[in-house]
Amino acid sequence: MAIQSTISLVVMMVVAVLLPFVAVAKTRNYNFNIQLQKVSRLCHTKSIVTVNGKFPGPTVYAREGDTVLVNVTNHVKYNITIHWHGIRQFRTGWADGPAYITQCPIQTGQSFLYNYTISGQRGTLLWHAHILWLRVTVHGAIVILPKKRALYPFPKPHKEFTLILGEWWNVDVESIVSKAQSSGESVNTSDAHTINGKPGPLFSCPTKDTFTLSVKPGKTYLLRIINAALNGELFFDIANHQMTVVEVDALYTKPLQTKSVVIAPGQTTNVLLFTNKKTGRYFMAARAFQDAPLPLNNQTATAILQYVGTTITNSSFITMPKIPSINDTLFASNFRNSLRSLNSIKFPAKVPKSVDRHLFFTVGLAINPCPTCINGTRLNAAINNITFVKPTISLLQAHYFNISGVFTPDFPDNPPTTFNYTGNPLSNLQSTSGTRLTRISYNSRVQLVLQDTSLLSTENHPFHLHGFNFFVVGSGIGNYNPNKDPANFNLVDPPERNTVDVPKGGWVAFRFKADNPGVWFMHCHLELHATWGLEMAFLVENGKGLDQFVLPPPKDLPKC
Ligand SMILES: *[C@@H]1O[C@H](CO)[C@@H](O)[C@H](O)[C@H]1NC(C)=O
Ligand SMILES: *[C@@H]1O[C@H](CO)[C@@H](O)[C@H](O)[C@H]1NC(C)=O
Ligand SMILES: *[C@@H]1O[C@H](CO)[C@@H](O)[C@H](O)[C@H]1NC(C)=O
Ligand SMILES: *[C@@H]1O[C@H](CO)[C@@H](O)[C@H](O)[C@H]1NC(C)=O
Ligand SMILES: *[C@@H]1O[C@H](CO)[C@@H](O)[C@H](O)[C@H]1NC(C)=O
Ligand SMILES: *[C@@H]1O[C@H](CO)[C@@H](O)[C@H](O)[C@H]1NC(C)=O
Ligand SMILES: *[C@@H]1O[C@H](CO)[C@@H](O)[C@H](O)[C@H]1NC(C)=O
Ligand SMILES: *[C@@H]1O[C@H](CO)[C@@H](O)[C@H](O)[C@H]1NC(C)=O
Ligand SMILES: *[C@@H]1O[C@H](CO)[C@@H](O)[C@H](O)[C@H]1NC(C)=O
Ligand SMILES: *[C@@H]1O[C@H](CO)[C@@H](O)[C@H](O)[C@H]1NC(C)=O
Ligand SMILES: *[C@@H]1O[C@H](CO)[C@@H](O)[C@H](O)[C@H]1NC(C)=O
Ligand SMILES: [Cu+2]
Repeated sequence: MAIQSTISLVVMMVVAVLLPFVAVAKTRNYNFNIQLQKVSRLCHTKSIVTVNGKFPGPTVYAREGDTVLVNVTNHVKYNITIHWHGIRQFRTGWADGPAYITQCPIQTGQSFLYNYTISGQRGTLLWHAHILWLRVTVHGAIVILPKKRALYPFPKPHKEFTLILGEWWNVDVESIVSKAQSSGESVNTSDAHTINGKPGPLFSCPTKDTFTLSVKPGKTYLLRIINAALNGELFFDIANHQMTVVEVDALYTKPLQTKSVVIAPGQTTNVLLFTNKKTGRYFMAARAFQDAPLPLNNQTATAILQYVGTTITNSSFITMPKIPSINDTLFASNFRNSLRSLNSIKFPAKVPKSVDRHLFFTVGLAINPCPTCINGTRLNAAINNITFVKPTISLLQAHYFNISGVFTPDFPDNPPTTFNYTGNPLSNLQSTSGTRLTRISYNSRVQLVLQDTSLLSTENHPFHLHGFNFFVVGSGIGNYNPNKDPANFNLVDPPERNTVDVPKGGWVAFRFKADNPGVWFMHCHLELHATWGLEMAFLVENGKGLDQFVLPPPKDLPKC
């Protein structure tokens, strides 16, 4: 008895001592009102769809382990959904957001409460609309801080800032997209790129209020850079300053010093910036990276890095960085290929060393007959020659409630025909269409090789996988060789991410463990290509364990 109470006393004392050090998870509540807001850029004023009237939208802050509740209420004429890009959504696919994949849209006048817990993740991600092209203005940052008292695996920054790279269109995006859809045409490019919503002063009709970041000399800053653009892969530079990449897609990397950052839509990159000047104003600049001969917006968006105490006499004395040229494939591929997982004791790279399921998908464009279109044909895109067709109720609902006739779980593991994928284009550019899913058993180790094709044109395709992070074990130019290329795979410290570029005329290989049951979308994050059908989905089966099945849907899940 005495011994027992002594033991329990000791236990209580230990608990009392430890308690203050145990991080307590919180619930973070947000209200997102989808509403119109009048905004002026480049001498054009128009009403844009926003969250709470802001462009870019509000930042969602949380700590690792927190539960996030976002009540989204739709006050506009469009249907809406919000995707929490990069959040794993363990068992809570209902809160993932892609319209007709995991939920029906929130219709005008309706609300939906997105409810998810952030487990085992910390860093910078983004949220954005996942229906139509609304993410052009409906997007914002997600900043997940480490647990209380947990440290960054790099020197503590003096301050942190978020830089959201985006696009500005003078025209009404939804109306030109729907016109292009029915005519079969391509869609024009944006009129400007933006940094935190502003194109900067280098335009013939500049916005007066350029985004300016004030810094002190001799400090280290953390910049959380997000590419929220619809269609533009970007270079990001700061004049006369180096950056050190420490994280991509909310996963720590080995420090990588660089002059420029290469960032595709859907990707995030955290860099440390050491302010090694005493005074002055320096442009931070974003400009397209595009090495295919396609229409593009080639102008430079700028913001200003300004040292405190700099006397501003003449705004023309802002130093401009030397940005890599628009088609600098070499710089882009060197940058991508230099990224490595941190792979420390605390943050090990758990790369699947063996593979249960080998998948090989071709990705590229297509041209299909279209009686109502201008030329009788339309542009499409296809994975393994299948142009994705969105269903009219969500795939996750169809899966969970056993509703037949919505999809078939027979997406092919390999392309239907073998050809010289990156050689002379085939004469037949047609694709098939369908709503076909790849069924994966729980906890399988999957390897997926994405192979660009020369059908119509080779191009970079930033592919995003929902519900998982993956290890980018290899990439190359030309055709993937299953006999030779795996020998060069990095299975030790490859970068881990949620969005990766399939290089123009090349391939990328990644691995992940299918430890998250549900239906998970995978698609090109160039909105143009996604619209053309460069999309598919995985169906990850439930496991046998008590916490290995999809949770029931929330009561307020929107109906179709
Ligand atoms: C979400 O907000 C709407 C509009 O304010 C409100 O009617 C609804 O009750 C809220 N939902 C929840 C779950 O709080
Ligand atoms: C959020 O979801 C969890 C289950 O994942 C549930 O227990 C909780 O009640 C939900 N919260 C709200 C406010 O609906
Ligand atoms: C129609 O075909 C012509 C000639 O091939 C081409 O230049 C034009 O871009 C096409 N237009 C559309 C809408 O596909
Ligand atoms: C694209 O832009 C050009 C030039 O500004 C314009 O003439 C054309 O109508 C636009 N096309 C679409 C589909 O918006
Ligand atoms: C951008 O494109 C325009 C029109 O195609 C061209 O005249 C201009 O030289 C280009 N600018 C740069 C910096 O490449
Ligand atoms: C700023 O400097 C430039 C280049 O020296 C000069 O042409 C311009 O007139 C100056 N502007 C003002 C407002 O002082
Ligand atoms: C990049 O574009 C420039 C100017 O348009 C051109 O001179 C150069 O050959 C291109 N480089 C590559 C690698 O295509
Ligand atoms: C769907 O089918 C599976 C397997 O037959 C069954 O276990 C599950 O209970 C069914 N779900 C619903 C919602 O009917
Ligand atoms: C594929 O096409 C490329 C470019 O035309 C050529 O260099 C290569 O030899 C071809 N590969 C095969 C296996 O035919
Ligand atoms: C794709 O499918 C279409 C329609 O069945 C067919 O004509 C074409 O040859 C296929 N292309 C490839 C590359 O498999
Ligand atoms: C909104 O979504 C519902 C359900 O899918 C659909 O019936 C309706 O036509 C959509 N409304 C608009 C304006 O697109
Ligand atoms: Cu693409």
